[in-house]
Amino acid sequence: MECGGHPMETIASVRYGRRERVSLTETTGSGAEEGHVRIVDARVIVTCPGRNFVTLKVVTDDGVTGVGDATLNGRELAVASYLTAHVVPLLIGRDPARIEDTWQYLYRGAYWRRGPVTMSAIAAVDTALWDIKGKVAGLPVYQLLGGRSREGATVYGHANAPAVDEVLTEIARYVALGYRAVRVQTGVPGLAATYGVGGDGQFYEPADAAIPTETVWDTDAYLHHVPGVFARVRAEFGPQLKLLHDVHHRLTPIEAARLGKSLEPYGLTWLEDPVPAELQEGFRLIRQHTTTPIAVGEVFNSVWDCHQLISEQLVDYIRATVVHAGGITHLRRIFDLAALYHVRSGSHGASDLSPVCLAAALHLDVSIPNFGLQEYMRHTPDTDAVFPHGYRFDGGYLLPSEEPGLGVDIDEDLAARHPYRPASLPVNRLPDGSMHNW
Ligand code: CS2
Ligand code: MG
Repeated sequence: MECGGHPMETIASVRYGRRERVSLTETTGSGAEEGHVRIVDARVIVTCPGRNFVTLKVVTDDGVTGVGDATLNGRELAVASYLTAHVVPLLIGRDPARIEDTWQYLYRGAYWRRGPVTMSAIAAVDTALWDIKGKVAGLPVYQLLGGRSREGATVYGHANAPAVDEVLTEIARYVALGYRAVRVQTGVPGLAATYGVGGDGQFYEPADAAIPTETVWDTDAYLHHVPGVFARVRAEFGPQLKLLHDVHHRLTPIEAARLGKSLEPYGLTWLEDPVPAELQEGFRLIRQHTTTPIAVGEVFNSVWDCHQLISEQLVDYIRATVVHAGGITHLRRIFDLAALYHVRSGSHGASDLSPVCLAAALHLDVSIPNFGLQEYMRHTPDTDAVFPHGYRFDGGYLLPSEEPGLGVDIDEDLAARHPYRPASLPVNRLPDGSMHNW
């Protein structure tokens, strides 16, 4: 059976970590004049060194390669299939230097625009083409984005533990490592599990089962508990340390307003994803009642998801990131809009975004004028081995690689040793059994 002119087994084989080349004869090559460099190969690599990742590797006829992250937690194979069946055939024969045209070609040409799967697929191509352009120019990508606006990207780490006393120890560990900003998540008395609290403090992977784990959520217990946590943390660490908290989409606007108000004495740098953000004007209610800064956007896929939030200054940090918001090209557009409205960047950087995404995000972080903070959840040693990279942590900052391109790659042989494992994100229910937001 065929799909888009490609033998179906092509898609099937990608699923199990093996890779398949798309032969040149099936190209729909356009956009490359005679004698111009062309894309001759593009491979979709699915691997699971501790958790699943999807990576696109683009190869030009003069042997230059570029990589792009396409990982969508819990929906990885949807993007891998979209890329293999609907994007890779369109890339072969194209001029890799035409990044903007390729972006528009894949976005407008899809007819069905936006959404996490489409925009993650476009992001992977865009990121890989920026990597190639940097290598061809012999420059790190941040130089192509206007050069450095700062030496490094201030990052925040995840301090999490079931109890407050334990989380104080975790925060102290981050401070000792040189972190200037820490996100604080604890358990909630009476709840068996809650977002952001993993087994060992450092590594936390929520997609822990093929069928979603079901957890129970209680807003009242949470709203009652959180202010006390930050009272303890502020008392222990003083006013300097930047403190963040992720509500993870679980409140209504008025509940979020109440939480924001109750946290004002502790001077948080941001309160993240207080409510689901489909209803952008819902943030007006939060703004009316609290001055606690708001960060939102890790689930956003395009500027349209945050246009009203930014232009009405309903948020203070935009958390969109390279892999889910259409790549470097489109994320820069979002940050440029944000800069007009005093909104800063706060890109998502959880460990389900691969080192390829993190490397790309850092080139934007050090070059844009309105940088705020970069999330930095460390990847496991297995993941770091599959994705060799040149970025490094230094005294609370992440520094991008100085190598030409993005400064990251994928070891395909090592990746092939870690086949895909089905894994879904959890779901949340209220005590009465109603579905809620995880
Ligand atoms: C979280 C993420 O890091 C964060 O801010 O919201 O860990 C998120 O839960 C995962 O990326 C979902 O895959
Ligand atoms: Mg978050």
